[in-house]
Amino acid sequence: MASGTGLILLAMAALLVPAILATEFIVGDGSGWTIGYDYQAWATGKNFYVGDTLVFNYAVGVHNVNKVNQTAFQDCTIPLSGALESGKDVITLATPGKKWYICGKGKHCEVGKQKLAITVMDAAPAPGPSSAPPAITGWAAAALAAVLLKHLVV
Ligand SMILES: *[C@@H]1O[C@H](CO)[C@@H](O)[C@H](O)[C@H]1NC(C)=O
Ligand SMILES: [Cu+2]
Repeated sequence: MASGTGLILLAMAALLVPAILATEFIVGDGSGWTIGYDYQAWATGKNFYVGDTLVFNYAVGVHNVNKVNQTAFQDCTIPLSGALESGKDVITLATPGKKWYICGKGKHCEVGKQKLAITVMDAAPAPGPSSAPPAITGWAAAALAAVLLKHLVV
């Protein structure tokens, strides 16, 4: 049946697409990067993978973005250099592990809680020019076999 095949293909796509496409996260969604916003609540329930990107949106000069270590995150210690300040800073999550970001303007980190901590997870290798496409294994292979069989039989 055509609708059955469609469902199986849809299920396969749902399985395979997230492994291939990177996700772009707009930090704070419509609120952007600002004071008085709960970035830990924003991050809760989201899965960050290597290759995904964070976008920090804010008015130029009002805020900035500093990547810091855990100690500096807790203490709101602002680095002397290396701040991103374009107003639309895009950070690619290149390695797995915990990442910490704070605003370096005024007391935005200390008082305004303008700070974000996330954990980046290892992603399945994405297909690139020199790498093989991800192998289709397990029940995805079984589903593919089922689809092929249906086409051959019907
Ligand atoms: C964290 O960063 C601060 C400021 O950049 C630095 O002085 C400190 O040594 C770092 N701590 C660790 C544990 O790397
Ligand atoms: Cu700020």
